[in-house]
Amino acid sequence: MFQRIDHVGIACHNLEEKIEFYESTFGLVVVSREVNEEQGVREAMLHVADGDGGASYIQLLEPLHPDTAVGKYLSKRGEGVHHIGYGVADVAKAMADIAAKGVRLIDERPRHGSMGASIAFLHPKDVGGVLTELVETPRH
Ligand code: CMX
Ligand code: CO
Repeated sequence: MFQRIDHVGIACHNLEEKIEFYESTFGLVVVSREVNEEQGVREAMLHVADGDGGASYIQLLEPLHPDTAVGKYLSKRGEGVHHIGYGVADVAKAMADIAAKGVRLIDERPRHGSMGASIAFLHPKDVGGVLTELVETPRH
């Protein structure tokens, strides 16, 4: 079902500071910056590697408001790993297959994610405490 780890999402208070850290410490390069109002985030994707299943990234996430998924996470747990995003070929099919196994979907239908992707989240309480995202990248 999973083609690769598409990205690891990391919650932070200050996006510009964290971008500077990842660039200067690890030499990663920002390939996309977006504001996603629906997800309540200002974010950047930093390219890590290319593999047979596609590329992988670090997604840095700053909340737009305290009362958002990432804002609540920061106030409860502080900065750190927020979620894992797996690449899938067909997000709607993956959602149906996973829901059939009894894992709760947070999203009833795919949403808009970074760089034109279709995304959907699985509830962390059903995945051993790991917020899990399915990512279908657009076909070129
Ligand atoms: N990882 C693991 N557990 C998490 C979590 C996370 N990122 N976020 C919340 N939880 C846990 C909390 O610790 C809490 O557990 P306890 O009840 O044991 O304390 C429980 O889930 C409920 O947390 P909450 O703070 O009350 O938050 P909500 O229930 O309102 O929301 C969630 C939690 C997962 C449903 C919400 O964060 C969500 O819908 N996330 C999906 C969307 C998202 O994260 N968007 C930002 C990223 C966008 C992108 O990647 O493009
Ligand atoms: Co993500």
